[in-house]
Amino acid sequence: MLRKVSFVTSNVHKFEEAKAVLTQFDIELVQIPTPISEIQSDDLREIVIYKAMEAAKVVDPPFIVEDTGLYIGELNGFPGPYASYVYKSLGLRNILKLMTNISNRSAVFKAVGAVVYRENVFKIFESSVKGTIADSIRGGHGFGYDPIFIPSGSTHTFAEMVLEEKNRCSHRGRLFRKIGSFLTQVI
Ligand code: ITT
Repeated sequence: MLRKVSFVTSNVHKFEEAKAVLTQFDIELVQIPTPISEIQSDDLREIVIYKAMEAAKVVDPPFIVEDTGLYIGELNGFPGPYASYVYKSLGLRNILKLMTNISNRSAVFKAVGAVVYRENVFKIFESSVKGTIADSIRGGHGFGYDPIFIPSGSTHTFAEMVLEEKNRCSHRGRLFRKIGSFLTQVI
């Protein structure tokens, strides 16, 4: 039987990636684009738990909320959980400028998801992918930092991959595979 689960996110790209993964678990994902107020915190788990509590006021379980951070090693983990603000205010070109002459370009994408599967009952999942920051903006797929993030083991940025390829190795692909196998056990 097809199970229906909501994903509370304003970001249609995140939704499309998650939906493609959960389909493989016979789960139909529905986007709830209702804006949810977010707290500022250095800790993705804290942000996600708050998001889940806010979403629970307006959405019925089972539902998922997720938050992503990009951590650039040589910039002391910048922009971290402030990825959205930094993307909008600085943009990719200025981030690359900040990294001029930096040879260690290691970075990590981290995603944390909360699955609220019954009234007031939730479970947290985390995933990450290591990679490097490209020297230039490359590729037309994806969104956000995809044109400058090269996952380890690849020579392509996420934006040079189609959605299925990105999902195979991305923080979100990994996260939603964990969430998918959990959901098939509890709903
Ligand atoms: P919701 O909170 O409504 O889910 P959001 O876009 O604010 O949507 P996040 O806080 O999780 O989502 O992500 C912050 C930003 O990080 C996002 O706006 C993108 O610029 C970037 N980002 C997140 N996931 C990404 C990915 O897979 N590839 C590239 N950039 C990503």
